Amino acid sequence: MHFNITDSHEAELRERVLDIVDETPVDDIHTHLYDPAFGPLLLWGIDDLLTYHYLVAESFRYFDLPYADFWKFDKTTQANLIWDALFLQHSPVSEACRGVITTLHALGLEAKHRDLPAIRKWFAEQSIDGHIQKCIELAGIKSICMTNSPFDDLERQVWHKGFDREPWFTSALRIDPLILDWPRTARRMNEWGYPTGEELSIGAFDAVKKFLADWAERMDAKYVMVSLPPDFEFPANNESAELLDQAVLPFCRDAGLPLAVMPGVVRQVNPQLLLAGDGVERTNLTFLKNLCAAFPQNKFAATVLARENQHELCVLARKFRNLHIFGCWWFTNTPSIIEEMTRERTELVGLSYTPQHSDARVLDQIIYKWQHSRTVIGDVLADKYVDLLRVGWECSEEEIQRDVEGLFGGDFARFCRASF
Ligand code: FIX
Ligand code: ZN
Repeated sequence: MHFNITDSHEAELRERVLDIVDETPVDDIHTHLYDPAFGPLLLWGIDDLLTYHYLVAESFRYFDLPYADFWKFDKTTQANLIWDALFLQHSPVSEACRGVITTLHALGLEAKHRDLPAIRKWFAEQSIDGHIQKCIELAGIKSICMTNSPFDDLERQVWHKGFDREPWFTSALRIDPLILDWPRTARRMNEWGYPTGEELSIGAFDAVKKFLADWAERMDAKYVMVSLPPDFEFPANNESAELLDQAVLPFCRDAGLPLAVMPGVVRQVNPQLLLAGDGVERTNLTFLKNLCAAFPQNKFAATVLARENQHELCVLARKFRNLHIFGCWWFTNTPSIIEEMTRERTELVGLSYTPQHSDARVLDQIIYKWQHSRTVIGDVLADKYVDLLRVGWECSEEEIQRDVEGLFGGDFARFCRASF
């Protein structure tokens, strides 16, 4: 191929952008990982990688055993079955399968020998502290935001006991049961000393606000979050909407915390798959428009599950500065959709969003989730800087670095600090 000056200039710029994207540490703003103080809640290693619910769903397409029989097996046997179905009987080309291979490769393991016992042996020899360090370095991460639920019995005990926090784990306060399952949650909160009663009243709202304030403080939460069904409505004449209006949003406003909403998930489309059984439907985003418009002093972050909602979400973010869009969530976390969403978002809101979070449930997954996403994000950004170069706007290395730092956590931090 014949290069002229412009070609080589563009190639250099492209290289520079890819290097910066590769080397800039990222704040992973939504994961299901835990500080090691939570002991067994922090999943890691080959058996947890293989039994990830994304792979469980894919394996069942090949398995011919009854669902219930699979769940009776111990984790090692489940992992063996998944390895056999997805890695030995077929090539591991799906995004979640490729992720396991990327991860093992980055850790220096020769997955190509297809020797699962040898891989298990290697993991058994690692110490958790050293392994965390290694995963964080390979993923290029500077902080990991946990999803912390006061409604989770195992987690709650650890918070009550107290622990010394590792510096790179931050926290988000997850409140799904409060918004989506009020009567049961009210009973539990009463037991824990927050006098909610079951009827919504000023007293109940005060108790909820106090509960949120106590837990946000205990966790040092960076934001509050909830996942929502696709038909969620606001305003509405129901408990969910009233709780948002009268307790959650006033609390978030007072505390200056964003409320992150994750709409589009249909829980338990196939309950036989347990955690792997949730699905997606297109969301009616009118509720989010109404929230952003009615509460200009509240900050909302949003990631939406259906691909079909992404363009509308970008347009909403153009209309409301109190809305920060983030991540390619779950079924949208595949290279083709990340690429489409990252282009669309960049073209519509510039650099004022967060392109990705890992949603990792197993520590080692941060390696592949970030390696795969960086490749796509890097390509999209390189195209954008090259487009500018072609019309005479050259960006310095410092400017590109600044922009990437914004996308990799800086802009979300700015949003969290903002008061409107
Ligand atoms: O609700 C959520 O935060 C989801 O991300 C998870 O519950 C889901 O199971 C998941 O792991 C998606 O990546
Ligand atoms: Zn999640």
